[in-house]
Amino acid sequence: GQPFAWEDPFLLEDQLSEEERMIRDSARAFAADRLAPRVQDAYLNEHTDPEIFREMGRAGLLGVTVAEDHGGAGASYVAYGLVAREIERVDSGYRSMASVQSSLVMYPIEAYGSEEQKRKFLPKLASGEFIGCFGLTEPDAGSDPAGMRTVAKKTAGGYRLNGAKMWISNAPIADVFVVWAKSEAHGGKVRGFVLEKGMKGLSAPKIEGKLSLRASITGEIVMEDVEVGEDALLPGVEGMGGPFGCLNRARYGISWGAMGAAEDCWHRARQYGLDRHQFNRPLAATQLFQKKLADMQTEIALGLQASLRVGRLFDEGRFAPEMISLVKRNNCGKALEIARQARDMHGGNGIQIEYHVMRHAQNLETVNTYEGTHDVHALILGRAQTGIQAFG
Ligand code: TGC
Ligand code: FAD
Repeated sequence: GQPFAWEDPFLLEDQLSEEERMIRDSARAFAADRLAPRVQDAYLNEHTDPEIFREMGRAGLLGVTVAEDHGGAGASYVAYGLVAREIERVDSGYRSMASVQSSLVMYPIEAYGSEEQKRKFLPKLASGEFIGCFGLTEPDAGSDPAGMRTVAKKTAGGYRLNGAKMWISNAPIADVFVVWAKSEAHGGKVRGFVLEKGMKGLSAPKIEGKLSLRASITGEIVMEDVEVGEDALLPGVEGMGGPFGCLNRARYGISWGAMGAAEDCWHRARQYGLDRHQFNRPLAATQLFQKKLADMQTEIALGLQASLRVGRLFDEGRFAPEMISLVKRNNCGKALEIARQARDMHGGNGIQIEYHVMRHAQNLETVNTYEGTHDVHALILGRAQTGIQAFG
C-alpha cells in the first residue's frame, strides 16, 4: 500500500509536471520571503505597496499563461492556478493584485488587443512596471454587469467616455485601466477600452473603510468626458463575451487561490490543536476537533482535485464556463466556512492578527462575493441544467 500523506491525501503532487512544480516552488518561496513578512502591517494599516507588483514581475508571477514573446511565462493554466494558491496562502488581497494584473488586464490585451497595444502594454505589465485594473462593476450594476451605464460616444478621432466604475481592485495605483463601456458607434454593444493614468477627466479615488481584503487597494473609476483615440479600443471583441472571457480565467484562478487560504487555516488549526492544552490534554485529542480537521482536509482535497481537473481541461481547450462556476462557487464557499471554523478553533487567540485565521476569514467574505457571488454561480449552474434563466 501507499502511506497516507495527511496534507496531500490524493497525491496532487504526483499529478503535476516538473515545470508546474518548479513554478509552484518559486511562487511558494516568493510568498514566504516577500509577502508573509509584510502582510500583518499591510492588513492592519490598509497599506498596498506598489513595489509588490515589481517584485512579482521579477519573480515571473505576472502573466503566467501569457506568451513569452509578450513578456509572460507561456506556462499552463494549471501553473497559473498553483501560483494563485501559493500567493493566497499568505493573503487573498495579494492574490487579487496578481490575478487582476494577469487575467483581467494582460489577458484581454493579449486576446483582444492590436499588435501595437500588445507591444506597448504587455511587457511592462509582465514586469510590474505598469499596474493594471479592470473596470466592469458599477454602483448600479454588480451581479448584472450588462446593466452598465458607462458609455462611449464616437468623436472625430476616437471616443469620449462617461461613467463610473465601483469596487475596482488596484484602481487608485493603476497605470492601465481596461474599462468596459456601451459604445454607441457599435449599436450599444459593450466594448473594451484601454485607458491610461493621467488622461484628462479620468480619476480613481480610493474606497476607504473596507473590513476585508485590506492589503489590496480598491477604488472607483470616474470618467468625465475622457477623450481617447481609436487606438484605445480593443479591436478583437464585441459584447459581454469580452469581459466574461477574462472572468473565466480569473474565476478559475480564484478557485485555486481560495483553497490556498483554506489550507493555511487548516494547517494552523491543526498545529494549534496539537500545541494548546485544556482539560489536561491537547485540543486535538478531542473528537470534535478531529472531526473539524477531517472536514477541512476532505473539502480541500476535493476542491484542489476539482480545480486541477478544470485546469487540465482549460489547457486542452475543453472547458465550459459552467465548470468554472462550479469550482469558483464551491471552493470559495468551502474556504470561507473552513476559515470561520479555524477562527473558532483558535478560541480568543483566533481574533488576533498574529494567528492569521480571522484575516483569512474576513478576506474570503470578499472572495465569495466578487467575480460572481456564490448565489449567482448557483443560478448559472441552475440555468445550465434546467434551461430556465432565473436571474431576471
Ligand atoms: P448571458 O445572457 O448569460 O450572456 C451574455 C453574453 O455573454 C456570453 N457569456 C460568456 N462568454 C464567455 N464566458 C462566460 N462565462 C460567459 N457568460 C456569458 C454569452 O454567451 C452571451 O453572449 P452573446 O454573444 O450571445 O451575447 O448574460 P447575462 O447578462 O444574463 O449574465 C448573467 C450572469 C449572472 C451570468 C452574469 O452577468 C454574471 O456572471 N454576473 C456576475 C458578475 C461578475 O462576475 N462580475 C465580476 C466583476 S470583476 C471582479 O469582480 C474582479 S475581482 C478580482 C480580484 O480582485 O481578484
Ligand atoms: P449585488 O449584485 O447587488 O448583490 C447583492 C446580493 O444579491 C448578493 O448576495 C447576490 O448574490 C444577490 N443577488 C443579486 N442578483 C440576484 C439574483 N438575480 N437572484 C438572487 N440573488 C441575487 N469588480 C470589477 O469590475 N473589477 C474589480 O477589480 C473588482 N474588484 C473588487 C474588489 C472588492 C474588494 C470587492 C468587494 C468587489 C470587487 N468587484 C470588482 C466587484 C464585484 O464583482 C461585485 O461586488 C460583485 O459582482 C457583486 O456585485 P454587487 O456588489 O453589486 O452585489
